[in-house]
Amino acid sequence: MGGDVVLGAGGTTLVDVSVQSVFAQLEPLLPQVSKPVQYVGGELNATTKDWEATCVRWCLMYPDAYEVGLPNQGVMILYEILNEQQDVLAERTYAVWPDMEALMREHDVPQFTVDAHRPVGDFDLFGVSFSTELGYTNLLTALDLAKIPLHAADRTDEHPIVVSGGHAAFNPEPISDFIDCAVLGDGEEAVLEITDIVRKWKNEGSPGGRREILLRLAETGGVYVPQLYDVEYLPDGRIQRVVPNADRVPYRVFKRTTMDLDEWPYPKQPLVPLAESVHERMSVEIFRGCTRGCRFCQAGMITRPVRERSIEGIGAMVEKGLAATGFEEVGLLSLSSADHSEIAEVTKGLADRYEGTNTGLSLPSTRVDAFNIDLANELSRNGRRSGLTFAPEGGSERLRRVINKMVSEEDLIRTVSAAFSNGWRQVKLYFMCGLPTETDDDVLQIAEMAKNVIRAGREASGRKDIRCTISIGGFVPKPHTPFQWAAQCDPDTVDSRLRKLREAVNSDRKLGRNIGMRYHDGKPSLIEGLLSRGDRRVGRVIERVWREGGRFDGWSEHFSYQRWIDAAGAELPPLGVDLDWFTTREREENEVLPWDHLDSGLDKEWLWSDWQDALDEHEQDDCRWTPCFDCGVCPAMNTDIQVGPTGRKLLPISPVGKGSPVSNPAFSGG
Ligand code: B12
Ligand code: SF4
Repeated sequence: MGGDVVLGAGGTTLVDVSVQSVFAQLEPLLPQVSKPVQYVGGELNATTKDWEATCVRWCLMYPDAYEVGLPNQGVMILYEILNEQQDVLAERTYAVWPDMEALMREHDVPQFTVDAHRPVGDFDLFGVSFSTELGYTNLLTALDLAKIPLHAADRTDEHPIVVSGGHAAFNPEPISDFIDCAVLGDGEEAVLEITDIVRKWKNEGSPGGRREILLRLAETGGVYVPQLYDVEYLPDGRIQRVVPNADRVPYRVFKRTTMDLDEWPYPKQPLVPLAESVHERMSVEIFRGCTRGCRFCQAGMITRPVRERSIEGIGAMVEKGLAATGFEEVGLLSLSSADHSEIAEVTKGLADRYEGTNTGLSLPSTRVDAFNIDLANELSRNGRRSGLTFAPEGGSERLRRVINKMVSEEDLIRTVSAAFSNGWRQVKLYFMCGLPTETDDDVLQIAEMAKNVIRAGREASGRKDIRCTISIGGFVPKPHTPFQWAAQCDPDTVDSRLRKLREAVNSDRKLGRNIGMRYHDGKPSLIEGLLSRGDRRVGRVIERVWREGGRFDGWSEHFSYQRWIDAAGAELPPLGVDLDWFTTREREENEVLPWDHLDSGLDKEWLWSDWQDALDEHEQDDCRWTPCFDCGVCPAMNTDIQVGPTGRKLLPISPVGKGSPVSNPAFSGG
């Protein structure tokens, strides 16, 4: 093995990989499938290494199509960190489309990596990143195509260790039959620690085989190995307890927190997609965590505390990333980017630095209360004012108190009026339907809000072509949030409220025609609810759905509600539970939840009291600006909030470019 080094497209260094590559089998299939370019690899900044020269080999997967998976920051970060280690190799794989899957089965081509087209089954570790539970069936396709037994219990020393990560790993119980481990929280340090443990074990000659390496990972307390825990149930179907079944294994598994983001300025060399993808821009994560305390938001709860990247750190990442990729847009990413303590300086500094170039800036959707017109102006300096995105989430003030998203309609109207008088013409508003305590009236108030936005916009701008789009998603109660005990709203109620909302929007033709409405029916949310708060018994449903053809469940054109209903109807009742039991049932305080042994740092008592506060319509402040309210995370995880301002400036680097206007001013949704 080894041999000649060849230079690939975009200067990527390729090593002679022919020994393990399945490309020769794959190539004849490519003209027969849609978007074949997604399977060829060789992107700018991709890495391939000599197999034999490395000791620990990771295959990383984002379990969705290449166009969604490639821009994923999590996978990109881990890929780069792992490949920086001399004796470690990391490659990527994505979900193959059904047309390719059929041909791979017909021609016996295994699931392969896009980097060196190596069979996924040959790697030591198979790390899969789940930002949504709807990717679970795609995991099963990949395992099956890779010839890795679907069930962890059937795997031998020959098979990779399947590790799940990403936000959904905070309740991996529904996929616990199919994974060997789950890592909760930040992956930067975790993947290196796992690599060290695997390297040491391999260097010792792999003593004790698969069971020993799983035990070694589990005993760190930071890697959850489901098969080393037994779940006992009560006669009524609830969980009695979850206990380790081996001596060396701790009762609770803790989440990982990367504390100093400036020490981890990844990705340094972002991947540039070969095919069209959902995000064709470079993203820089400007902080992690969020303590705003929106009670529906799992991401905010599980990523606490807030850790800001410094203004200089952001500036350096933007500079290096643009040079490494040639992208012309920079997304400043986080859960609520306008909340960075120095966002004004960051955006001004970057706008100054790239003035006169084609480089544009964007933020994902912004909180109404964190938005200000100066910030928006910096983001769109010299550019077109396209659209603004806000997420009030609840239609009525009462409901916004329940979810702790305290944005008053007055604030919203003031903000949009300022934007409309400064040249913006469109506003997009995100809402949820089916929130705890919600009534028809709460939802109908969305129509009023949208109409008031149009009225305010017309008045502020003196124009008629003002548009407001309302986008509504079904609410799904998530683990590790105050709403983890809540009953999920049934799809019929959600659908009927949305119908009434549409009628209310259209009741006034003059305003209604400037209001767009986008929503999905409530059915996919119910299935997401099953997968989010399910326990180990839900694994059978996932497997059955997959065997019946379930793939790409996050895509409406592939998702089949009936398939899930049928599978749940067949698999759950024999176990004494059903779909409603997992979704529309409210839990009691003392119920053992399937994820209670997985420690996000949040104190369960605090979560319960926050749930009670929600029902009483009481708000909770943000601990960034008010004293700590003891959610539990900082002492439990030995962490602390890290926010500025530092008072430092982003020095302009000149000259970056000249002449051409800023062409992409996107201040868009994310
Ligand atoms: C950019 C983005 C998108 C983009 C791009 C998706 C992509 N390819 O990455 C688009 C617009 C396509 C998108 C779509 C959706 N998104 Co989105 N998205 C985001 C956003 C803004 C940033 C994600 C990100 O890059 N984070 C930064 C990276 C570094 O974090 P990370 O991925 O979690 O990875 C770290 C760890 O989790 C861990 N890790 C991750 N994977 C693995 C794997 C292993 C093996 C290990 C050990 C560790 C590990 O290590 C990484 C480094 O520390 C987040 C909000 C946010 N700021 O997180 C929402 C977010 C992830 N999205 C969300 C949702 C709901 C969706 C959609 C389902 C929306 C919808 N209804 O259609 C879809 C799903 C798309 C899909 N099929 O996956 C939710 C997830 C909900 C949850 N679980 O709480 C989030 C948190 C937003 C929110 N507040 O609700 N999204
Ligand atoms: S422990 Fe206190 S400071 Fe830390 S995230 Fe929770 S409320 Fe904020």
